Amino acid sequence: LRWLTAGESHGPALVATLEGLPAGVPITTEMVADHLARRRLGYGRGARMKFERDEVTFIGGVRHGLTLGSPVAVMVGNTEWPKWEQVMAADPVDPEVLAGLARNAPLTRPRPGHADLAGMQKYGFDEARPILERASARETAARVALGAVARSYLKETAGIEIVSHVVELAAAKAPYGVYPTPADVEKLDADPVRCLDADASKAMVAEIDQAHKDGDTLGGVVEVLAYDVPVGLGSHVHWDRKLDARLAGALMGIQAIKGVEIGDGFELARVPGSKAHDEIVKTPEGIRRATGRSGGTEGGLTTGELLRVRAAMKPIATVPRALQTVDVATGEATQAHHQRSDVCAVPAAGIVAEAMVALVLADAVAEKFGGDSVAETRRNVRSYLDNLPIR
Ligand code: EPS
Repeated sequence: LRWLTAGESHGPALVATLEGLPAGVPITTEMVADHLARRRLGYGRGARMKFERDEVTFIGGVRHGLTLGSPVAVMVGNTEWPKWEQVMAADPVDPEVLAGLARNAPLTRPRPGHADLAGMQKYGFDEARPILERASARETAARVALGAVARSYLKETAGIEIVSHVVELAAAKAPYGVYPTPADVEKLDADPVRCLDADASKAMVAEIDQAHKDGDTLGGVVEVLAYDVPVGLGSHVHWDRKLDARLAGALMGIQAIKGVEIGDGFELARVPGSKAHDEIVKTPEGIRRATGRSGGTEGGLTTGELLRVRAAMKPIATVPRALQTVDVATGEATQAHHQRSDVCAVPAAGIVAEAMVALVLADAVAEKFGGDSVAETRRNVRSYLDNLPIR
């Protein structure tokens, strides 16, 4: 599969294309809109999430609710665009008109933790707008749109289902080792922080309320689980074919993610080998693993067990109690620019992480099983599983 996104945070729309899927994947505007709505949920989001809507339009690759096998192109319109039409116009705008717009005031006080400063230095801009517009996590809406297509493909061809939940938010933690299933998704989406444990959820909400009072922002950890992943996606034969490496790269590519773990991750470095691996046992359903410490990958291949990855998000860089910076126009010490911000976007990051896992798995399924129609891919999956030499 190949896929790309384009678009700026305050531009007219985000666009995304996905190439390489077979014909016959069920997808509708409503399915995409539902996932985009899930991304907007979550306690601690800023004002913009309340007044802006995502407008989904398929531009190509889909007819009457099914993919055609041609590139899928989807557009997510920003309903805020009329306010930004001049500031973000593609074509030149009269400098006098621009000078009269408060919204266009040069952003010369870069925020620590955002792409502002290094981006200005690298691309040769004297203010941060041209950098922050693309660095913004608004772009994740485009990934979630493509993720909706990828997850439908996974479900139809291999029966794979993806669930995520928030396991840590600042100091508040959900009990370790509780894994929500697809049957829990409705409950998770109804929780203000997408956490299954009621006490932990309350503690997370309290953390957000306190940070809001303090003019601060918070990060956290999300976990993504993929159910019914067949054995043998990815490969041990080369570093860039290892599925765990591909998942880690994809998750690390989400805005504000600073750490990724596969299965028990860093904890495995702290225990002896006798407690770090998943013993192989004979069960009535065949050869299985006694535990899920590895997160469902060994040697870069999926094992057929529950796939489990975690991503750590740092606190939002637009801190209301602004951090120290240097005004690049004057060279003077000052405070970073700030207009409005989310206190916390960890619940949304879980939905984005689901989309990234879906895209990586869809790529791995397409690579292993091929097929130009969903029916063909499904046959290939079944034939492979029915003929595994060791079970
Ligand atoms: C973002 C900053 C905020 C968020 C935005 C991501 O936007 P603004 O600067 O306009 O207040 O609302 O997220 C979205 C618009 C979205 O759809 O997720 C940032 O700097 O990353």
